[in-house]
Amino acid sequence: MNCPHAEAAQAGRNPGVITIDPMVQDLDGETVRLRDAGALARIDLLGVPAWTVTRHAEARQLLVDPRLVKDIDAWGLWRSGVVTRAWPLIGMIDAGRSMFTVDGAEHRRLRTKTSQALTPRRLEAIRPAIEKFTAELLDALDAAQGEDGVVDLKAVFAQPLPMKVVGMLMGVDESQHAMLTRQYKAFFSMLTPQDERLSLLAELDVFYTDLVREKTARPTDDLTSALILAEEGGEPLTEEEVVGNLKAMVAAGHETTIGLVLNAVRALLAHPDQLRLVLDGEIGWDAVIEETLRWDTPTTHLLMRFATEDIAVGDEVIRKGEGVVISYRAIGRDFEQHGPDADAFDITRPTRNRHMTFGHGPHICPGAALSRVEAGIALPALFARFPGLRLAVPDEEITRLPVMTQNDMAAFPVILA
Ligand code: STR
Repeated sequence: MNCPHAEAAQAGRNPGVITIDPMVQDLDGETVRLRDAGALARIDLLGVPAWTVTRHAEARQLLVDPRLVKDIDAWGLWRSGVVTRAWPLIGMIDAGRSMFTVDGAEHRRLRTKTSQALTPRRLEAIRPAIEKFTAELLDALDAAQGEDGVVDLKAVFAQPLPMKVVGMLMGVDESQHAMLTRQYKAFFSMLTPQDERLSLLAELDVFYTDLVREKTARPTDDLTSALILAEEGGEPLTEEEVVGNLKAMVAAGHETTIGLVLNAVRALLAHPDQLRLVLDGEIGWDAVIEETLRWDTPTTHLLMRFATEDIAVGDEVIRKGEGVVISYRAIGRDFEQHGPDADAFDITRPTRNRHMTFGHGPHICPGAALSRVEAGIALPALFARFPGLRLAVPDEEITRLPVMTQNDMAAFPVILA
């Protein structure tokens, strides 16, 4: 891709621009640099310039601003052909028509059934199934211990659990879970060559389209079937729209909850005094979950929205056609919102529930309640079964995957005893 901005950034001639490192290991360093660059920062995403919002108040305002839209055709760099499908992050934006890529009345039409299916009340019905998956995976964890007592909490517990839950909800057979886990890992990894990423996305499209056709022929009681069936008197979603929603939900439901569970365990093991408070019943698991969501967000950067008009934010102007990322991890560390100790993990913090990690406005995460139920079952069950759980390596040795947008670790080796 021939992009003058990339050359300038590479040559270090763009001092105001923060280059987002695809291989970042020091995520806290990146988070602090972004926060300190101001509410609106200029970033470079693999040679492509964009804005990012790094503060709570400004994000809250922009996320309800109808002049910012998800439609990629509103992006100047896309329309002019500077950004193409050769750009490794394109799959995060050009993901097909779904509730993730559409705004306004059409967005409500695409999203309503999903958000209605995922209310806390409706989720009570699947709680027993999530408890059963959790118990089975805890057994698997016990069985997977090596001779040295070490086991990867990510591979054996935190990763399969959300896949099982979203798979059950959407009607994806267990036999496909390993394939999906592998494909999404390759999709998010910056080490995957772009042609491979594009072909795996095409394969996933075929997989999901087949699934939707099968559910159209033989509807069951899952959410995919519900999305296919028309509301009384309403317009049914098209096949493309059902496929788009299904893709978005499996990708989102699977990837982000892994981060929530692992980041919570990591934070508690690094703060044994706080773990004690929870295990002694002094404070609830909900406090752990909310503070983890604020302090170590599963989504680092959310791509992308586009300005349909010039939008002034403080002293800066987002020009019509420019792209805007939301840097949720920096937003969770906002001093104005959370106080001068925002960089500290503290489950007793009064503002722990006042984070924006699930977004805000019309696109606010429809799976928020589900992820809270999952983590609210998984975390207490894990520590009840293995009260002596500890890291098998020093915390600094836990490595991140080369993933730009998600807060994702390669493995999480623990000792269960
Ligand atoms: C992955 C590729 C795909 O087929 C569909 C989607 C749409 C939803 C996206 C998902 C993507 C990537 C991860 C996202 C998710 C919505 C929430 C999740 C961005 C692009 C988060 O990380 C918050």
